Amino acid sequence: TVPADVQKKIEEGFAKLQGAADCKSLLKKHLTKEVVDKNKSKKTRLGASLLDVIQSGVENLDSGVGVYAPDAEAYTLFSDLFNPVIEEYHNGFKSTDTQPAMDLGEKNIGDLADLDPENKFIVSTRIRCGRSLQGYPFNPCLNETNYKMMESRMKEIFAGITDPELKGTYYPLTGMDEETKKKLIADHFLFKEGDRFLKAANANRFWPTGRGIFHNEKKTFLVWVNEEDHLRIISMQNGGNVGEVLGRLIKGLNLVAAKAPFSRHPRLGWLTFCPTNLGTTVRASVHIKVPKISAKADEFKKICDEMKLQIRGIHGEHSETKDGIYDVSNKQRLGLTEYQAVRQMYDGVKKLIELEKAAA
Ligand code: ADP
Ligand code: CIR
Repeated sequence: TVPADVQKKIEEGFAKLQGAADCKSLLKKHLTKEVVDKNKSKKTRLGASLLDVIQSGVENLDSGVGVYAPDAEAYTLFSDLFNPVIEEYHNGFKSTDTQPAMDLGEKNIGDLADLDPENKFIVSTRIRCGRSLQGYPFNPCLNETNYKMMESRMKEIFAGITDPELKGTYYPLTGMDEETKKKLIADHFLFKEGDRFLKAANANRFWPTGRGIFHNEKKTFLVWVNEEDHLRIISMQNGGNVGEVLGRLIKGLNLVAAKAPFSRHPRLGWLTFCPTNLGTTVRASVHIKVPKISAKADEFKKICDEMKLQIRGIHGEHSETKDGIYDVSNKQRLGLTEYQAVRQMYDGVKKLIELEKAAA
C-alpha cells in the first residue's frame, strides 16, 4: 500500500489546489475529494501513486493541465482523474471512445498545397509526433541504466538510416558544449533544459544521461531522445509547405518504426507521458505573423479556440511571443486520425490567413 506520508502529501496537494484561487488547471477541476479518497492508497505495479500523477500540477499552479502518467498502467488505475482531463482536453473524447487506427495521410499529401506560397505570413512549419519504446515505462520510473540502454538502441537505429535526405548524426546531450546547445535551442531544433513542469513530475532525473538529438544535415528531420517522451520525431522547414513536411515525417517515422516497436494502448492509441499527447501524438504547427488579427490577444485567442487551434509562444509551450510571431497548432491529438490532426491545423491556419488578408 501507499505509505502514510505519501497519502498525506496527496491530501495536502488537494488542499493547496483548492485554496489557489488563480489556478485554472484541469487537475484542480477534476481532482475532487472523492477522487482523492478513492485513489490515494492505490499504486501501480511499478510502485507509482496518485502523488506521481499530480505533483507537477500541485507544484506549478499555473499548469494548464497539471498531470502526467508515470507509467502506462496509471492511465487505467487512475482513470477517475485521467478520463475527465482527457475528455476536456481532447474535445469530448469519452471513456467509452476509442482512438481510430493510424492514418498518417500518405494518400492525401497532394491535398496539402503550400499555405503561403508568397512567403508573407508563415515563417516555418513543423509536425512532431511522440513515441514510447515498448518495454519501458515513462520518465519517473526509468533508472539510469534504462536511459543508457534506450539511447544506445536508438544510436544503432540512427546509424542504420541511409536515406539520402534523412541520414544524419546523433548528438548526445552529455558532453555537448554550451554554445552549440544554446544555439540549437534558440533556433527551435532542440528541447529546452530544466522545464519546471517536467522537473516537478520527476522527469528530469539523471539529466543529461540518455538524452540527445539526431538530425539530418539540413535539420529538417530530427528525433529527440528521452526528453518528455522516449522519442519525439520531428519534420520541419521554413515556409508553409505542410505537404512536404508531412511527407518527410511519414518517411522518417516509418524508418524508425521498422526497427523499434512502440507502445500502443487499445483505447488511447500511441502512449505518451502527458495525456495531452495521447492518440495521434501529432502537433502540427506554424510560426505565423498575422499582425492585424492578432493585435488584440483575447480576440485572437477566441478565433483560434473556435477553430480548435492552440497558441503558443515563439519558444514553445509556456514561452512568450516575440516580434508578433505566434506558434499556432492543432490542440486535439486523441480521437481523430493523424491526418485529421494535421488537417485541423491546415484548415484553421488557411482561415487565419484569409481573415488577415480581409482585415482592414
Ligand atoms: P513540442 O512541440 O515538442 O510539444 P514545444 O512547444 O516546447 O514542444 O516546442 C519545441 C520547439 O519547437 C520550440 O523551440 C518551438 O519554438 C519549436 N517549434 C514549434 N513549432 C515550430 C514551427 N512551426 N517552426 C519552427 N519551430 C517550431
Ligand atoms: C501544463 O500542465 O501546463 C504542463 N504540464 C504541460 C501540459 C502539456 N500541454 C499541452 O497543451 N500539450
